Amino acid sequence: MTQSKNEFSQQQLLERVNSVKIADGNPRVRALVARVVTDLFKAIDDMDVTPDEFWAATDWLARLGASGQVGLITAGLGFDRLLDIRLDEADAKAGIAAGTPRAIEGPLYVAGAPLSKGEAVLDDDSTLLGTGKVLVMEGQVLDHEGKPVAHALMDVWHCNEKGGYSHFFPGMKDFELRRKIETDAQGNYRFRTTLAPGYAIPPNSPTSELFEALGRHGHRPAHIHFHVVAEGKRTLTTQINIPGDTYIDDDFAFATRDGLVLSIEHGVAPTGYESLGVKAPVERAKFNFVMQKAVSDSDTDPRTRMERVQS
Ligand code: MBD
Ligand code: FE
Repeated sequence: MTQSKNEFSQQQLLERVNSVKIADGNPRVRALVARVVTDLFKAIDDMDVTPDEFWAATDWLARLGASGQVGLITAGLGFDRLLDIRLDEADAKAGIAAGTPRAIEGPLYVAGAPLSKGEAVLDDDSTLLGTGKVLVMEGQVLDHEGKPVAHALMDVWHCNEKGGYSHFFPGMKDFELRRKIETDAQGNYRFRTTLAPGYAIPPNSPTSELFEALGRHGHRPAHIHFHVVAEGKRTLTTQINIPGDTYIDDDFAFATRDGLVLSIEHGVAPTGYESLGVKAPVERAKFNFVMQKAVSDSDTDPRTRMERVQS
């Protein structure tokens, strides 16, 4: 009996999918796709996935892509933190685990925030100004030996009282609650802003649909994002958390880290903060960022995660 070239068992189909080619292509992509397809074929068979389930999943993926929420799903399913854990493990192995812990960048960074020297007011154009407490955060950017890093460039971004990030949330101004601050000659930075609440995934969206089906919430505790760049230093992407948030140990994105929860002083006199437009007592947090020495060219790459891959 001759064997048909066009009738396949599952295994024969898989081998064909993973081997068919007309050119070399990209070996890394070939290997990764082969692995993922193999794992998915196996999952479909093991879990007895029905055609309706399969096509519902592809419909969901298409809607997810169209909604711009892929970065919420990667965070919520733990992939962003996984990548950080793997980098931490590599650091530990190389004996360079020190300094401010890294924390996930998240999907809501926007390039091009207004640059200022030494200090900035993040909430000056907030349409919601006055509804939240005013926070002054200040400190130094230091190197791994504790020396100040002058002229480090620090991107800072966070959400407003409604959990909205400018550029993504309707009605907010360009770069609202986003600034780039250059540290002064002593490595100092400071800024004023409205104390951020937490973030929640948008309701009635592909992301909320999945999280409801998983029986999970979509809340992040109050946090502020940082991306710090300095010559010869490893670019630092991190976040700080505001203490006391209900979700501080239950972040849907698994991004809270020890050592990144601020301690906040209440009712600090505004003296000395006049240039930040502070007139009444404020909440104040002091926090130093400690950068690692760069050991590779990739370490000093100033770009954020999507800037690195979108050429
Ligand atoms: C955020 O604000 C965020 O920081 C992450 C990681 C995911 C969703 C929303
Ligand atoms: Fe965030």
